[in-house]
Amino acid sequence: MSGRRRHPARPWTARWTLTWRILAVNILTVLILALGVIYLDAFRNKLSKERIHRTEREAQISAIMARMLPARDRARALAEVGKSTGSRIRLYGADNRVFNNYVAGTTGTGYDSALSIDGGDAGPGGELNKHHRVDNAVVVFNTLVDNATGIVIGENYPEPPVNLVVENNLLADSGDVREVKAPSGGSLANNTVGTKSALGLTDTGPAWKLTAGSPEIDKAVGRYDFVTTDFEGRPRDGAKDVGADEHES
Ligand SMILES: [Ca+2]
Repeated sequence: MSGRRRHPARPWTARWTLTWRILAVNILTVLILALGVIYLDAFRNKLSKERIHRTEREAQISAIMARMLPARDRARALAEVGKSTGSRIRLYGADNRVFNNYVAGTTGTGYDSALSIDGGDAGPGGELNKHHRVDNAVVVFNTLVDNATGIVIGENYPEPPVNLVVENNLLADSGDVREVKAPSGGSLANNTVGTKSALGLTDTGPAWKLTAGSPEIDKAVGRYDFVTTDFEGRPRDGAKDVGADEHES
């Protein structure tokens, strides 16, 4: 009488049918991909925070430097800092006021436009690593000189700015006010576009400024009570001039 023969232990691979093995490989692939996405997302958040921190530090260093310099040297020093870092303005988020800025000599386009009021891919209060839609921004009394672009609206992400005011800006040899996506509500008025000579600007060294004959003197519209000085701290009494500079008569 012969007893039942014991089978030798089969390797684990033989215990899994082909179907299960294929399924396992596929699940593993998806799992690795998911972990990769989570890792990249965390990495991107960290990068965003570091960039915000670096920008804050640059602003603080510039502020300290400006405070220590005599008033007559401030504009020139800040202009040099701006040129060396290729600084330009790109705007996201709610309730920003952008005024009295002087942007000169930038060569970038697209994301690096001189003054980009960008589209958004998230609403107000959205995820930190997204580009929050520009809501209620007031962009006034800025001067752009010799830039490859001017003021560009809604260029990169799908949601156009909401309730946007762009007024009293001076664009000298700096493109135009270009609406890639038209903002929803607000006002785009009284921005002057022209050549430096047509706008009556003269090169004072640190910046191009209005001359006595400039057609931009006293031509600003609206009240804008929060704009009490020009970009060099000179008071803006009476009728305001278009752009960042208030001409001293
Ligand atoms: Ca004036």
